[in-house]
Amino acid sequence: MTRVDSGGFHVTLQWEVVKDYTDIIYERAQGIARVTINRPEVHNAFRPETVAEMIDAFHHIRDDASTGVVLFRGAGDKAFCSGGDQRVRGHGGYVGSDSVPRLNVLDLQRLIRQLPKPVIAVVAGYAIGGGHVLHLVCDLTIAGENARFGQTGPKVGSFDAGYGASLLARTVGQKKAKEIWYLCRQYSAQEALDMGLVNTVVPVDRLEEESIKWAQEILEKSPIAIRFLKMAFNADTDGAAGLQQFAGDATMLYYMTEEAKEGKNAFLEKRKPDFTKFDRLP
Ligand code: S0N
Repeated sequence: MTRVDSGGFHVTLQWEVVKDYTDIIYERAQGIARVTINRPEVHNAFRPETVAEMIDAFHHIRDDASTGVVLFRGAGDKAFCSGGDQRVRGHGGYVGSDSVPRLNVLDLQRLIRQLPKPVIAVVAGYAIGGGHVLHLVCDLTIAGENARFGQTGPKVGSFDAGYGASLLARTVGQKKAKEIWYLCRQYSAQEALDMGLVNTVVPVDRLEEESIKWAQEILEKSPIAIRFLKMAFNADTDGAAGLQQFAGDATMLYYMTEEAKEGKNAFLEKRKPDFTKFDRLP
């Protein structure tokens, strides 16, 4: 069913399942991909297999030229994600069916950061622990009025001192980030909005409509402009790895120019390249 609002935006879409998974649902519609953690019985806590599936889906999204924006959410309205599945936390990491202890959610965090397309976290209910960090690494967060945000690490014997600490401090400031980690309190959607942790708060039954609207507004914009802005924001926090991503995007753009093509063509044609025809702009 497709409904169009007064601004011409499609507020409900026909979602097509892209690939079948066990722990997640990966769908797409009209330039938007939607990844849903589908373990509501544990408030969408992730086990290694859940993360492996998300990594697979996000890799597919990266290569899918028809997708420009990702909506990332949890199944149901009780939780976005409650972090690592404590039932399978073993010695040195979370243990999946292959018996290998992993912290593969760190790979997923980097993948979301590196994805050259905006990722919007759509948070109904709890975004807690590693689930809180997952919304944090997304570009934008749309929260339902029932959303609850917080870290639990020091209470349950874990911590995320990577993005979970540094990016949180960049987002809400050092003092607030330390409060969030040291006290392990939960914060309401309105409190999260007040501290700049989320972009907007809407009634839970409007989350779908609002997130599609935000995605469609982004899709109207220049994809390369959006891509460079995302990488510029990340380069500021990600150091050399962020610069590498930014530089790689610049190379991609350079390959599209006649100037770069002249260099390649000259090599293949076994002649001296003629770069004199290209302007040296200020
Ligand atoms: C979310 C909370 C506050 C909700 O409370 P509520 O409403 O009272 O519901 P519950 O009855 O507690 O939960 C409903 C059912 O869901 C199960 N459940 C909830 N969360 C988890 C979970 N994380 N793992 C496994 N099961 C979970 C409950 O047990 C319950 O099931 P039943 O009915 O069968 O008993 C509350 O649930 C809560 O506090 N949850 C735990 C939150 C938490 O501590 N998460 C883990 C935090 N740590 C991480 O996420 C680590 C992330 C990570 O991988 C990492 C990354 C980088 C560096 C380090 C690490 C690292 O591992 O340390």
